[in-house]
Amino acid sequence: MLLARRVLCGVLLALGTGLVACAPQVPQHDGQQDREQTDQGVGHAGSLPHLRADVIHVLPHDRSSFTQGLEIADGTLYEGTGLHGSSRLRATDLATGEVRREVRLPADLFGEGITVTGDRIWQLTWQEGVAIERDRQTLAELRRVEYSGEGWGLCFDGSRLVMSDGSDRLTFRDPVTFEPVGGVDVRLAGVPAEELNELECAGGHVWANVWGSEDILRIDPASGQVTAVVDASGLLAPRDRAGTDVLNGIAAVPGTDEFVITGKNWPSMFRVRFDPA
Ligand SMILES: [Ca+2]
Repeated sequence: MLLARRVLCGVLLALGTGLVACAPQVPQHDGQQDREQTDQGVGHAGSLPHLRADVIHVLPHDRSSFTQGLEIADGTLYEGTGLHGSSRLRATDLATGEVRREVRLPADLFGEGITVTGDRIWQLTWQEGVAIERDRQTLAELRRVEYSGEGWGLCFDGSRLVMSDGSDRLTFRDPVTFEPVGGVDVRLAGVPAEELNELECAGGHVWANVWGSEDILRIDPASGQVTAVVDASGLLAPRDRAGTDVLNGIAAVPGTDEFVITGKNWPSMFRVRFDPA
């Protein structure tokens, strides 16, 4: 509801009306446990295509994973998790669920988004201003680079890294040096689309799940315009919500039009297709 409410408030404010309460909500930061998930989905963004997540099948997910980054490459599911003291990067066989390799981050680092670039993996940290470059096979740390601001989501479009920081801004970075090479402000029906979190570069789009909601935005990286909104609410059954946190984690399944979606401490991952609502 957060995003829908924002859009609605933005439209009403633009029209000069004050018929609904539009007091700003104070967002909790990404690392806080948000036990309340009341998002009912977005469907009020004018003529914007509205998609839903149709479940193809359900996969198990380690409930101890405070998921911050999810990506699939060559049949391996890479998952980066957060929280100080329990952040890690894990490589799992997508077909069998077998954990192939895992590395833990030092306790002073809070892991965030990840992405594969050839034989390397980049892993962000939340507020430590450090990106870790890893060997894709061993997951071993190769080097660290520094950046300013927070690190949330990350994906690689084949030539550039795309990074989110919880705002409406996507920053493009060189995949080798990690230096910024540009960026774009994301707008949904003219309104800043903030709290962009985990990312996925797929099909020429940037897909972003929105923190504190169960909405996934399809973004044109050239213009920053949101070109579709996916309502991914209702994936997790009410009986499975106890102890879980927000939806976070979107990975395209290569060679298909399907995605795997999960959330922080969710007991399941969902292989889905985005179909017209
Ligand atoms: Ca991803």
